[in-house]
Amino acid sequence: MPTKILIIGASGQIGTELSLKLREIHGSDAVIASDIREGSEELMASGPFEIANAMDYEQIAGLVEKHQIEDVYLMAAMLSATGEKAPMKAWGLNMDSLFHVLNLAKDKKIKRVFWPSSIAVFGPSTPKENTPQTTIMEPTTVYGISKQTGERWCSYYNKKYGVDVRSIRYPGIISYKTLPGGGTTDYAVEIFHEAIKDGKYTSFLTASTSLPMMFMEDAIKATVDIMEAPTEAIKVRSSYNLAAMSFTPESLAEEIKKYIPTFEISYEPDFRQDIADSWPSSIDDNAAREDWGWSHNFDIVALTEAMLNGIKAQLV
Ligand code: AKB
Repeated sequence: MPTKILIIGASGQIGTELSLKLREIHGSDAVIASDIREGSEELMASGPFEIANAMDYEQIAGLVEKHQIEDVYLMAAMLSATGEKAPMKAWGLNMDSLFHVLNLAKDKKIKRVFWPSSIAVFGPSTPKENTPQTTIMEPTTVYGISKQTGERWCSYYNKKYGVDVRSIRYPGIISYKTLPGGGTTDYAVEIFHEAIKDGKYTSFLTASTSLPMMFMEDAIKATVDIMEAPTEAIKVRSSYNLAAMSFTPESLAEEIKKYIPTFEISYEPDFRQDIADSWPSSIDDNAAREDWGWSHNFDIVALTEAMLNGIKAQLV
């Protein structure tokens, strides 16, 4: 029997591609995609979909019972930039949904939980280069505070109740199938769409802002790999650092110019600059590489080619 999986937040940037991949691995019917709104045509056509609110325990517990769910991937969250505009709403969504899922696992209604954390758990007092797995964490955004708090609760539920919860700290995720919503790293997705459409882009971060980034295919691979690893391999039960590449808006623009020589970038930093300045420039992810064999495939060169080809293919 394939593992029965529920994805909460399946219509979002990562949820969409994660649902498609897990359906490829476990079979369409084994993976129930759910979200508060319908997803892309491709997602909706690929298997069962349920409308559900991640903040409503009864709805989530009802889906778990109805579909005999074993593993839950909780992908619903309000990200860094949007969270600053609605702090209490972000806190409510990010924390309530996590407690619902952790409590379902504690009560043995599900077996395992995947919950993503983020580089947003780090803050201005964190070492900026090669940020270690364990270090000072004083996040300044409500999103970062919710992710750091969530990490502590994951670790607590694992120690206290034996909950098998697994987590990674995603860097900025770059993809072309579904747009990201409300993050500080979103410029690295917008830039590709605008380069193809208009041949120019105005970045909301300065030319030299270096941030950790990852192509979607690698992020999905990491998510699948950590969930497929044997329980005893997962030694960190808060969340694992994860890295692939770091770049600045300027260096990404240089890569794009190799394909679109007339491409022009300008800079108009806004409130997201402060958020980006508080985050690491690069990440040490040795713990993930050693404990469960993480490795990435995409660097900035492969990423640029994949993004431009992917967006162009969608336009024809
Ligand atoms: C954001 O920018 O808020 C997210 C993240 C790094 O978690 N992409």
